[in-house]
Amino acid sequence: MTRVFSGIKPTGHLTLGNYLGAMRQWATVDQHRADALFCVVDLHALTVDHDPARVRRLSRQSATLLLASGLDPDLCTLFVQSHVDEHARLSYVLECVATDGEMRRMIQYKEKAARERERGGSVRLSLLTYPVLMAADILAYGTAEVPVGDDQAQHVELARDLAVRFNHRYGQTFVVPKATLPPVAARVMNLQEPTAKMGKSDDSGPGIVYLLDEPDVVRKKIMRAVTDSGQDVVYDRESRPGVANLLEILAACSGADPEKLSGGYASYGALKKDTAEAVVELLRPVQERHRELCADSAYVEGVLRDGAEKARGMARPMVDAAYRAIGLLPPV
Ligand code: AQP
Repeated sequence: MTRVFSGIKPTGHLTLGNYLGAMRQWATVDQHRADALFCVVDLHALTVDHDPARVRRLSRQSATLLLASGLDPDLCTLFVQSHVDEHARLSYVLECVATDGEMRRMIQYKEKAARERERGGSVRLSLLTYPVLMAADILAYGTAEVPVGDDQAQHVELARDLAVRFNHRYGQTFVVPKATLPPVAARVMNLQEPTAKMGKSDDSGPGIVYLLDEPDVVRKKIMRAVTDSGQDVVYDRESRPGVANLLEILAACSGADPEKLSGGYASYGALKKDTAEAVVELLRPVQERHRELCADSAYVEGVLRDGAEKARGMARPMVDAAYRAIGLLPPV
């Protein structure tokens, strides 16, 4: 069975982008077709200025929302990254295979480092090396496929390069993974700034639909989405990014094609209204299940404990093999 791994960073409240770009695919497709592991990658949340209590809270909330979105512990393995030491163990070894030039070319690094500097902060070394830790997350499990939104495709490409390089230098050890993108909504854009990704740690609240937003808040955000000059509803990402984003969100909710949908609208208002209602309906069951799970924290804890134990058992042999291959003396 194909081994699939993917993760989510507890750097903010999860968004519609996380859901449409990743979580929904994990729950409806990946866990049914593959031997799938999903992880709250909390170590990655330490790469930018963070509040420890908030990271802990968001880690628990992210795990709960993953279950609320339909991940089933009988079908997949759900765990928290820092509960499995093998990720950090392997990351160091992969740092000895990666180059600093490769790290500095990563688009997310450039964007996030620039943002930290604009805020007057310093850039943590871990922000630079974050893609190596992500490669370790993937390679530790012999992962063949990594379902992600397209903002993460470059990082998966790096994991491929490191696997190939390691295997070439030190002998066949890692499976070479590839990214798989969802058919629609691979990149949901910010409603207020439709040329930028809807990112959970961005400051622009009104441009981001959070999974736990109340229905009226969702409606308000979508009705106030920035649209483009012009009146007619056409699907063109380049010249009409605001309208294209709404059409793609509606298409992702309804299973329709964004181009075809555009023909059915004479005004932006009607498109916004339908999109808002579609998103409210999409989120309703997730929010209901989330409420139920919040009342049963012992269940969520049990899932994470069992998940970590299972994940450890899978990762340890692979990481031990990598340690031996690269020249480290096995413990006696
Ligand atoms: N806007 C998006 N559209 C489609 N997919 C998205 N993903 C994130 N934002 C969008 C996908 O969600 C998964 C988990 O993302 P992550 O937690 O690893 O963080 P990220 O990719 O860096 O996304 P965020 O939400 O923007 O976090 P911050 O703001 O902290 O950087 C991934 O599969 C991602 O592709």
